[in-house]
Amino acid sequence: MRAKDQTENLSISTGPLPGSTKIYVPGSMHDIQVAMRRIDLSPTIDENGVKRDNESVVVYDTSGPYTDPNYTTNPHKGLPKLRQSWIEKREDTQRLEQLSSEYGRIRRADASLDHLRFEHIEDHPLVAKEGKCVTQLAYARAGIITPEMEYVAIRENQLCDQIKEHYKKERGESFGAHLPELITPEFVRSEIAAGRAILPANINHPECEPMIIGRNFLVKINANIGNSPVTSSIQEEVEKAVWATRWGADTIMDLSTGRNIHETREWIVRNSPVPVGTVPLYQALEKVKGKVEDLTWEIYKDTLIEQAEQGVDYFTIHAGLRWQFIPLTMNRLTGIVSRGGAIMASWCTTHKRESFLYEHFEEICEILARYDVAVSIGDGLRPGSIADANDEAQFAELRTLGELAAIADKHNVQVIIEGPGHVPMHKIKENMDLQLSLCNEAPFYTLGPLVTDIAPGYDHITSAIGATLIGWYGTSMLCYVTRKEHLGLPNRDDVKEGVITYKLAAHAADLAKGHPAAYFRDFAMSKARYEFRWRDQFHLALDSETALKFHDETLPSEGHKTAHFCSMCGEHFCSMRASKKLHNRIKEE
Ligand code: IRN
Ligand code: FE2
Repeated sequence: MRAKDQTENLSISTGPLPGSTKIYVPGSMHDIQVAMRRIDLSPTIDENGVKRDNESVVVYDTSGPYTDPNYTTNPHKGLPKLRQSWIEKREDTQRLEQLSSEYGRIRRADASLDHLRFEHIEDHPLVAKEGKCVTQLAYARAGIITPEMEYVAIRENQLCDQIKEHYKKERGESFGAHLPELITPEFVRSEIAAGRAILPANINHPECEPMIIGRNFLVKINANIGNSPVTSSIQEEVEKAVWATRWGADTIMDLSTGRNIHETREWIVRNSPVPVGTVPLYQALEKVKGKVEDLTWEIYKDTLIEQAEQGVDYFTIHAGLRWQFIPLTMNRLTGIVSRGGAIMASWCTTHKRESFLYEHFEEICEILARYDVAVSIGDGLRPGSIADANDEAQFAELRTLGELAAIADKHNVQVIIEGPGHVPMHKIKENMDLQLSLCNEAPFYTLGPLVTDIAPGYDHITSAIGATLIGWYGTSMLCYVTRKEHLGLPNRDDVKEGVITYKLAAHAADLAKGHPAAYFRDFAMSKARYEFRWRDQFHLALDSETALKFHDETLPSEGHKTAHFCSMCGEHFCSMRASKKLHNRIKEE
């Protein structure tokens, strides 16, 4: 019997979003069904009462099976293993007799943890067969289009080929990114092969719906979750993960630093429809009870393997912070603000030697390649204040990140590069341009950046401003920052607000880069607004619940859902209403 535990009352937010239908688009090369969300709109009714239909808007859907009304959610069982058969068909993996990580084996054998454990746990994870490389990068280079790649191509298009030519004319400014009108599976393959995009897909995370991170695709967002030593339970973290994907998180990172990290992660991975990232260094530090000096390469390595066999799709590894760079931070206003960076700097200083992450980077890549874990090379020296932006410490590290990216690439490990931090607007573009040239166009993944330091409590906004700009310039994935940044651990509401804020930053960037599907959604929203189709406006909104709630605060009745005004200006001062009347009069004359 399962003891009374933290996971007993695990409840998860499910069900379709308002006005939305889950649809599945079949593949043509592989037997795949790509999930999307279709928003059906009401017809336009003209002044003579004539109805004209409005095209549905199909949007990118990160929410997984949870928003499919035909799916019965059971977090104790985990999500269906979508990729299992694709992986098996390749015949290049094998099941392990037992976990390769010593720590993993100890955790699993510990009966006192039974009440915390995910029920259907896999004790025989997959690993590449001897002599085989199972990364999407290796397949891409061998000219193979995997089901994952075809899935991604269909997913990125959002049925864009079905929207009218009219919406495709609007071209953007893409700063050198090349966005094809229609993304083909071959284009996906070639972008991965070139190292310009990654498809994070650990062979031990078959529940994951394939997605791609690259400059020539839609801009993605990541939401950080995870417990801390002071707050949160497994139950809360699983719900936060699903909740984040419900609102649009393309990946989640489990940054747990509190209790039961191994067990918490198992629950999250088994229930996550999107790639899961971690910073293995955090758990390694936990294993030595927070004593940095006790950290060793062996403990770290075992942690990498432990997490890879659980199914983590990408690791942040702060290998670019070299011992010799530490003096460069001495004159900074805010020193080293990256958690991983601060841990490594302290280790190097204590032991008076080069970082073990830097020294063992080749071996790290060999481990990652066996499971297809992608590496996100950490920016341990990112600036933590406007005063420190674009300084020598930051750019010295960036040059090293470029060298390390080349090593990962050599091992067929998919690689992305992490970026700042705190950067004022006029210094953002230099970051993007340097990253592209130093890292051979490997995807950039940035934290914000925050464009000012003066608004604690509003750092989702200070950072979304920077994220929008850098996304437009070419960053592939934006790591959200919540309003709790610098103040505390985000709760469920903060997670949602952070995701929505970053979704709009990413969308604004897509729009400016000239993505036709992005333009189409804006067009549909504006048309609904001008025609006072209130329900359609709520449904098209990034956050339909909040839009509806705000509208209903003052005009809650059903009749007001078609009224030709809202309470902002009232009936007689509504400019849209007046403009519509004016245009009708001119047409009649
Ligand atoms: C993204 C870009 N730069 C940093 N990040 C994310 O910040 C990183 O992926 C991780 O989720 C988080 C904390 O990283 P540090 O503080 O350990 O560097
Ligand atoms: Fe900060």
